[in-house]
Amino acid sequence: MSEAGGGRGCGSSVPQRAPWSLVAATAAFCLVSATSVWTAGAAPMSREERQKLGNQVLEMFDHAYGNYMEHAYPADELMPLTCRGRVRGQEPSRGDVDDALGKFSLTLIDSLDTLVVLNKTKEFEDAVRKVLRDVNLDNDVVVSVFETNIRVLGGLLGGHSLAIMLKEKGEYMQWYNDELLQMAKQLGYKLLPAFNTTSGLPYPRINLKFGIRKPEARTGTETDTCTACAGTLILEFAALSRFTGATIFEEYARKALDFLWEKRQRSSNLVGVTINIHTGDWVRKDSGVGAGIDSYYEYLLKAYVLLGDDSFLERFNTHYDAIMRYISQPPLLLDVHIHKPMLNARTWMDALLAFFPGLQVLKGDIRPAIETHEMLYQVIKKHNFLPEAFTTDFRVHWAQHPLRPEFAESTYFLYKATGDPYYLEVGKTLIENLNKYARVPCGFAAMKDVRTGSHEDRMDSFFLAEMFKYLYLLFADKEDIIFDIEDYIFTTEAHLLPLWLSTTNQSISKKNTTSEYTELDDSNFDWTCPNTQILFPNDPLYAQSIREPLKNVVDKSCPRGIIRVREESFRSGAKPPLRARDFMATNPEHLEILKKMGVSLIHLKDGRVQLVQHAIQAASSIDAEDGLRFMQEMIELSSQQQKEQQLPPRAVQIVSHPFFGRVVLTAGPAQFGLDLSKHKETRGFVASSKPYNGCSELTNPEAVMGKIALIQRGQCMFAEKARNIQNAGAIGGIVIDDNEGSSSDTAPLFQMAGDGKDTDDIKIPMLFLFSKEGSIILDAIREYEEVEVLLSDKAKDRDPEMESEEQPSSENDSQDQSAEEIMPSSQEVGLVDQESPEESSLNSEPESSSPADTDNAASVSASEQNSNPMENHETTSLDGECTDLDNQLQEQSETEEDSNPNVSWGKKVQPIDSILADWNEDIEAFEMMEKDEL
Ligand code: DMJ
Repeated sequence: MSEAGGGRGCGSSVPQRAPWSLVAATAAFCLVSATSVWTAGAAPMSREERQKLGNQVLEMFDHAYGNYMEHAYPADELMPLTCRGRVRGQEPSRGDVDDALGKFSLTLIDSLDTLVVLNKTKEFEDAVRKVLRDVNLDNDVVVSVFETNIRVLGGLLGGHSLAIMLKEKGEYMQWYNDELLQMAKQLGYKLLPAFNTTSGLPYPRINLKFGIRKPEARTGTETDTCTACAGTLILEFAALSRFTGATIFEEYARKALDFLWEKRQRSSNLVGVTINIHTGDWVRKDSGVGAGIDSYYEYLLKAYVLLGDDSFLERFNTHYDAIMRYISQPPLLLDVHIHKPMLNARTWMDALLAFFPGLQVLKGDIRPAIETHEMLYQVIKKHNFLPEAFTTDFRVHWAQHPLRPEFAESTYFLYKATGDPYYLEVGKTLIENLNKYARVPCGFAAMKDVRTGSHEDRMDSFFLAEMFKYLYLLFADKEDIIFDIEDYIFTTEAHLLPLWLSTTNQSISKKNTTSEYTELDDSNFDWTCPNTQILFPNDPLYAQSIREPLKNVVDKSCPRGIIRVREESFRSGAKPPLRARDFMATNPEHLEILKKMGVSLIHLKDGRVQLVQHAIQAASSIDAEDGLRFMQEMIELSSQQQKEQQLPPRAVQIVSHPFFGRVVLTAGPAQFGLDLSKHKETRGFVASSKPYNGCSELTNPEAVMGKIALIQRGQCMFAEKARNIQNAGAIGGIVIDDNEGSSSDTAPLFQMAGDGKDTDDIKIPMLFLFSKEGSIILDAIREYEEVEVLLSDKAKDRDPEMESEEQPSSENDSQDQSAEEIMPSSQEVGLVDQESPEESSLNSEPESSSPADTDNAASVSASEQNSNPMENHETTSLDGECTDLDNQLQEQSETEEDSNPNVSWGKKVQPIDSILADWNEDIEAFEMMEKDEL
């Protein structure tokens, strides 16, 4: 705290301009705890209860970290369902997600400073020794520059920061001699070749051993990177430079930021999601505060806090102003186009934007922070976790949840800013949900589907780096932490960097300060934070009064439109453009509008109509633009309907000892048999059928009678298997995939189709498990003989009695009866490698199936009989609070179940005639929008 003096966190130039110094005394520089003034609203939480919750967080961390160290280390990550380490190359590829794994014990490095925050100094000392002894940074692996920077470089620097703090205190780490910093420097130099572009923007990936572009490197041909990927380096790189005196790192990170700033769209002051690293052209021109951009904004503000360079604050404020003008539609944050910022680019939000309220607190804009946070909390209360993406009317868009920490982060910052105990209750709910739904015997498993409660064999390192830190700090008092947290700033991965760096080795910032900012009119910029000492005493219910109107925002939401229509065009009396959902092929007025927009209607032989747009045939460029939007809406509707026609996934929950409901497997549904969404779940012990393929009368009916039969996929139709086990007296069936190594982690949801005949005679529920999930059950049988499961549409709460019996030994369980012991590899399962005759059965599209899955955004087909795709939809009753615009749109389905199975949407496509390069880029942006890697 003392080292940075008064300018700490704001740099020496700041105090002259504004009263930052008042608030800069905290790392979160707009945070002023209002706890003392909180007199009403949520009941205060006693110190005792906060301590209890803090201890619970510690226990949970031990469970996660202990299992990683026991069963996964030195691998990068723990696979908590199969209780082993995830080693890249040894598991089926998960695509870009795996680029974080560099065979450098990622989770250990990412956990280093969490250990100190959680008061586990001894374990920290131990962990540092392990890193120094075991970690190799010179692996022949292609990794993401962004992930390696925030997790590994950040982890090493956070570890170093706290190691020197501890050393100075005189008790621990006395042997430490900057070894982590040396490793960080080594890694920094390994990342530098990525910046070898004319723009100074880094390549997205680098080979740790061979760098870029050498034949052995297998990387360096990429042309694009995401804005956050290029703009989230400055904290770590500047810290590395200032710690070591090697200025090159800070210089490179500044150059990349300068380039992004140069390339901002000048009229909207927004940035796109991806950029060409050579030309600087925006590849994706949609713009939000979530995936692909998020931490770029975060680092501009935090770079100002850490480095005290005004230019970063000016840039941040310019962007923030644009965000609040275009993207913020309280309580929502919706992506728009950078060139047409009044036009929404999406109808859904991603989970990564949950960090934004926390950033708004740092900025000092508390009201919208409270609003968005409350909206997110309502979504969480509905699904237990924040789904990866959810629509503007709060339906699940992408159902997975990899235990992301962003919402906990914002909760922490909001509590610090408001002192409102409501946020402690929010934190308590997060803890309960994690224990109830994500905890498994061997750690915490990501949610595969928040609707079913099924798990994915994945525990990302950020769960340890961030989640436990923010949750622990939320409940901690100053004296619960062995150092002053306010002397540090959190990186985007929640690693701690000391604020005294602002006054160390400043030569770089002096050298590179640009002068262009003088041209900016910053008269509207906030140079001060709102004074919470004034806000709260006047109205102690301030935060509550902001939350109150949003209490039912999710449950009683009015369906929202797909594309925001420019308000000014309404005001000027112009007719609102034709919306896809309103379109009727039999309405002559609509056909006329279509023509004007350059959209032609082709009648197909099978009774469907196909829409094709030729922008060049539009009456004007504005009509062509409307046509493009109309086509995009059609595609989005089509995709939504395709999705709704698919049966949702189901859950197989193992409820017997030692699982007690803690392991939930993602199961594919069947298009026949008992519908688990309409009936009570089916619970029973499992038994393997004989023959195992279930293709003939069972020879062991006594074994499967009254039980749930396990059958192997292949050799006959699914319906035939179902009939055979039903005849033998089984109460349900689980078909296990015969494709060795298949897993719901990597394969799309599989639906079992009937046999083309009447399947009404099949009364029992049938579910499908991929080989990996099936092995978990088969291995459990081997280990425990009696294995009871629950087949349902959504995992049920665990049996509290059994849980409490189990509770004291849960830690031992996870270690003594690890899934590793009970789950041999799939080879041992005895799978038959044979073509499955039912291979033709419907294999549903992946969760993320999207308009982008079609080849072109400009052509869609619809059933002629029902040209208005939504006209059969029930109008759900609304709560009367909808706006006029919302009412116009209320025919859009309100629930996930709403769908129109009669509509048949074709995939026939035809290239759009390009008349304006700008439009083409927009189409590409549309196409790529849903292909986001979160
Ligand atoms: C973390 O790795 C970082 O917070 C990053 O900025 C984006 N999100 C993940 C966790 O969700």
